[in-house]
Amino acid sequence: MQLAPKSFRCHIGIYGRRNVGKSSLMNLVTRQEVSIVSQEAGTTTDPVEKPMEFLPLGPVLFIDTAGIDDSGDLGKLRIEKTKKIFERTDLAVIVTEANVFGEFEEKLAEEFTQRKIPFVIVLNKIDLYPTDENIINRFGRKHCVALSTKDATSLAAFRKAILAAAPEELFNNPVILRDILGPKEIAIQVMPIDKEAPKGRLLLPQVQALRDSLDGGAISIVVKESELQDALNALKVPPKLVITDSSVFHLIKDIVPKNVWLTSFSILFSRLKGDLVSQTLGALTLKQLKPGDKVLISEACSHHPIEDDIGRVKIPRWIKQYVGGEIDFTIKQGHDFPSNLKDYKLVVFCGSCMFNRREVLSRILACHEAGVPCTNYGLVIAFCLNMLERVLEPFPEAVAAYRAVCEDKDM
Ligand SMILES: Nc1nc2c(ncn2[C@@H]2O[C@H](COP(=O)(O)OP(=O)(O)OP(=O)(O)O)[C@@H](O)[C@H]2O)c(=O)[nH]1
Ligand code: SF4
Ligand SMILES: [Mg+2]
Repeated sequence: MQLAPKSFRCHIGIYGRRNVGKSSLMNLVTRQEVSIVSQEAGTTTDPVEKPMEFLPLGPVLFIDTAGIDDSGDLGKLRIEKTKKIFERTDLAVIVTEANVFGEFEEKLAEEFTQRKIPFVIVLNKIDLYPTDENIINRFGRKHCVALSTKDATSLAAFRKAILAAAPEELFNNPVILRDILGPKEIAIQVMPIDKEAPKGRLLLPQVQALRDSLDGGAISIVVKESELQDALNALKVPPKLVITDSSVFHLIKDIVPKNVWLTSFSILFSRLKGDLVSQTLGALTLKQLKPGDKVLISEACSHHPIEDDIGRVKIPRWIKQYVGGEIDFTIKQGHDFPSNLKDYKLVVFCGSCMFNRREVLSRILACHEAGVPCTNYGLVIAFCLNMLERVLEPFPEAVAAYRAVCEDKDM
């Protein structure tokens, strides 16, 4: 399976003096013993790379480096190697002990500022040392996080700091479908005109997907679900992709040939605005949902609900049918997002077309921090219809995550 190539991944370099906990941070983030950790200064001698999916940035490459304060002839060579990594760093992490910001840290901060590389300062070992508030005041709370790599809950704080410090372009993915639909390739876009469709216009995710397809020089054919079979019959070659409103997955899943990718606007938007991998894993937790559990439905806009509303009627109906009993649903709209997330067993987001990605990601991180899985409309419907793997086919990272969980649990 072809996952995101190394060059497309955001490169995050971990820098600092020897023994401050750079490799411990790398291992905390990757949840693996990727780098050797020891109390001996100078343990890491060569850069250690680890590609992974990292919320909130998606596919990233973490690079652990040798201490920037190394000494001796060999030490100088190691420092040169570390400095080479500056050239391919998109986001830098300066690790230091919580009460230290000396000559080496100053030089690193200066270097990154000059190179216009955004950076986060990790004030590590707060279990041993008091945090120097002067450092936080100087660089701003946005750029600093005080933690201990010995404490697994530190990961949430680290993710938050990365989200706050990373510039928009690092986590904003402006491509809706151009990376999966090349020039001259054909997509059929299915747009139901039902009670939910606004009068005389299309929904924003539909318009944006169409525009992205035009920008990429692809060929898009737009039909209602009732004309899908006619469109397929009229084509000399099968389309590469069918994109539909997920509320009609059940009506078209058997019409779309198996060799044609099938996905939904809300799944494209989970990738664009949120985090498709973690929201896919969230959908899989529907397996554990029981009658009586609480589920939060979170819609980014405050549209006026209609009779057969997706968030109030259709999604609750799919979930209740799947679980085989009543579920306690709460609906929140717009910027109203509850703080008592721990009360819920699952949070279901809409396509969030009205939000920017930073806002959606901060909600996803809030769910992670509370230990509550989250997912999105299209993924829930596909899961309930037993077609989740199929609708993920265009997105290798999400399929890989899905398969890893299914193999692990023998689902
Ligand atoms: N108490 C405490 N010890 C820590 C923490 N983080 C790391 N350490 C310890 O600090 C020592 C150095 O950690 P490493 O992760 O190897 O540090 P490093 O910066 O990679 O060091 P070099 O590879 O030598 O440059 C090890 O003994 C770790 O167990 C922390 O948050 N608290
Ligand atoms: S913000 Fe959500 S509910 Fe509102 S139109 Fe966009 S996807 Fe639909
Ligand atoms: Mg190390």
